[in-house]
Amino acid sequence: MLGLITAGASTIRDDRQDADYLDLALRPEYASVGTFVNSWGFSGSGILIAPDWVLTGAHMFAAATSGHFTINGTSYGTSQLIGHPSWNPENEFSGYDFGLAQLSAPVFGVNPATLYGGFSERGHIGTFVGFGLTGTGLTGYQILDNQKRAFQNVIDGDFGTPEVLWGSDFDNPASAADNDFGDPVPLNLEGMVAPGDSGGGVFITFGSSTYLAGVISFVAARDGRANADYGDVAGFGRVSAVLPWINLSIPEPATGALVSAGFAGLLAGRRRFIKQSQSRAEGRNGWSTVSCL
Ligand SMILES: [Ca+2]
Ligand SMILES: [Ca+2]
Repeated sequence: MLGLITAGASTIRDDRQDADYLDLALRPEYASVGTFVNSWGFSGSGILIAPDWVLTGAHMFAAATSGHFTINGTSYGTSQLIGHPSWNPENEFSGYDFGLAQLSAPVFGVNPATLYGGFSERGHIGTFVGFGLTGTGLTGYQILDNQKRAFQNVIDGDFGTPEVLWGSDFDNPASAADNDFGDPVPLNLEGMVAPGDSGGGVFITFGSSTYLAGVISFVAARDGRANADYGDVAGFGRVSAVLPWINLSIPEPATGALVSAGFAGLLAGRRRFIKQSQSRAEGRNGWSTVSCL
């Protein structure tokens, strides 16, 4: 029923300069995103969340016994890989595409991302950061250049499981017919996830603070080709939904403050899920192709 593609780097608007997306990715608040290549050879992205821990996608660990995380030109091996126990590779829409990789040595000189513990993502602008294939909304992904790109998209969709998984659509500046979620007008630096972006980060900013709110999981399409062109949609797991699991897995006191923030958010967010669940059936149908990146 559903085709699925896991994600790489990103596609961009055809009427914008690639340099603007490359520059956005260079901002210091996104410095925690690097590349993650598993021992089987599958290449994606990952986010440093503690000096020796990387958060990525569970599907990045498929067929792998170890991996390499590369950031700022330095590569680090792994000492263990922990996939989220609720991840189901047969159903990307069920969420939980999260994996933790412990590095064999700590990373110095890069600030780990701050994890988002709240439940106010919907309607906010997400900044998606990863490495992978690129192209435009007209062509879809077609170029592998291993560049770090960032694009922005409004977090305004879901796939029937908003408690664990959010979505954003690639709006077409020339046609509202490609609109899937929310408003049909694209952001200035709108874009879409592509193979290689898997395990990359979705960041949201409140005031002067930027948080890691999501991990990029897949691209889905209604037109039968999940090639990250206009009208395709991105799925990304909610970091706040798995904070307790992260904090149980990473025994470092640095994340302790985030635990309480996460629990507070969980309680506050429960009521909101009831309203959102009404749109589940509608959001679930119609995706002809889904691809883990
Ligand atoms: Ca959009
Ligand atoms: Ca839209």
